[in-house]
Amino acid sequence: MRKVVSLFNKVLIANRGEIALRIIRACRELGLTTVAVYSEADRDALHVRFADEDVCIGPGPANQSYLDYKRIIAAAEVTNADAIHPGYGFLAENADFAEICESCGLTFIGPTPEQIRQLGDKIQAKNIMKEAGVPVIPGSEGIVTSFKEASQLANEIGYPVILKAVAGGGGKGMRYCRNIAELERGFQLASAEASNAFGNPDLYLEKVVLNPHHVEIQLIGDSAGNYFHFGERDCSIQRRHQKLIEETPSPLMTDELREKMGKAALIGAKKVGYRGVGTIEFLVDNNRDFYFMEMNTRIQVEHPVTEEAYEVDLVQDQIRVALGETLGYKQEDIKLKWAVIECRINAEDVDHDFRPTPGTISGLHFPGGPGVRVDRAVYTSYKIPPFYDSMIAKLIVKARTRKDAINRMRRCLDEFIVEGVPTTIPFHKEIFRHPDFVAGDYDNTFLDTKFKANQQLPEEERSQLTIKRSTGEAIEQPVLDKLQAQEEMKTEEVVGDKNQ
Ligand code: MV4
Repeated sequence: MRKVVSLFNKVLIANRGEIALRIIRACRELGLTTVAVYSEADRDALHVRFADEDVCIGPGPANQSYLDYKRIIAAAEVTNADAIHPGYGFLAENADFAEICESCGLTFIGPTPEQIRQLGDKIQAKNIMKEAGVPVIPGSEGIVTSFKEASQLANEIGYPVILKAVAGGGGKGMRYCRNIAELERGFQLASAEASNAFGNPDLYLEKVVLNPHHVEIQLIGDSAGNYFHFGERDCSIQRRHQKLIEETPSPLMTDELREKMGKAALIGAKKVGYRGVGTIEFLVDNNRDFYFMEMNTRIQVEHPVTEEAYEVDLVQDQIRVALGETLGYKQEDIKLKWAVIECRINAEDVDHDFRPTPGTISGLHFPGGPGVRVDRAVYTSYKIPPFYDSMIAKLIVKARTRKDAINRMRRCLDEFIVEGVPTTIPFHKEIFRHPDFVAGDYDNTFLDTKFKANQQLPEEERSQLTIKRSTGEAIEQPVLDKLQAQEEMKTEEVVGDKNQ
């Protein structure tokens, strides 16, 4: 029999938690052998149990284990792995790491080091997109080198403007400026902040997009130059730049806009000859005008939203592309099939500024039933280590309509039991009762404005929604209260009758 030569047969997963499990599952179905790496804090982790082989790579702190590329490359060599999947976070968008993998003869499952580097530089990424004809936010061509230069530009494009750190991300080193005085002060503060946080004081300037939606397009490219997109995810529900809820379709989306944004995303990806799964983040304003913000060159936390909505396996496709396979999609056959919503469940104390709450999960029950997916790597008696992020599960539900998906999410949040550590589940329950969220009337300011204001009211004055049992139709709490009051009056009448 002819021996089938494959670019790789054994994949080392340079990650932990639910995404490590997700990748192991994809590898298994593709007939690939898996190697888990783990820190001393992760000895009892599920990714270690489910991988074919495993290697301990160091102590709990990530910089001595999951971020230490020397230990990871050594683990690959010891086990004869011939590919590395980085997952998300850790080394996933580290161009140097991707380069080191390639120079050690290991396939890095992701785009080329060059692509990671280009798109990781925010100004370069913006310039590439602009050249390709993708709309970008008006602002400086490159870095702004002085307050004077910034203020001249701000006068041209109009206030408010935003200063962003070239090396930044996650909102760090970002500053809103409503006038020249704020710009002068902002320039100094942002520059100092960027210098401290990233060792690079460089800033660029943009016009502020007011009340935007964060809408991102999922795409994939293969090495034969085929590109496809899988619509959008709306990730506008964020707290301090941490996403809490993601959904598709976006409440603001139209079929026409999806096609336009999808096309723009693919034009951008083609421009760099992108290979693998990627996401282009856009800001979308009230007029449904959209602007490129940045491109993520990794599989993202929220990828299951797209997998469920479009009935695809993005992690398998990502690995297939790395194996050199050609994608068999036709864009016109990639159809949105479900309304999908994801909640990120974190072990955090909502009442204490969302402080992470590592500790032992003493009791655990996951929601189930039709249309429910829970991606997680925690189990009963699992000890959440203090070294990593606090996300313990992703709850993903799908239904035919957004209304039904919201109804299903509420049912699942009620069913989801975590004992031993506080989680963000109660916070999610509140969001799914907020009339504006339920109406799809939200943007990236929702949590800090409308939601916060509502939560600060006394319990009985809060505007909250409940879902009517028979139809799933959303009706307002005050209406329910009236009905309830009428019921109580009836009862009193009856009671009164009896007593007379
Ligand atoms: C913006 C913006 C408005 N206008 N840029 C936040 C993180 C970083 N990736 C960019 N961010 C923003 N950039 C311009 N020109 C508003 C934000 C922003 C934001 C964007 C998406 C989702 C949530 C957000 C929360 C605060 C600020």
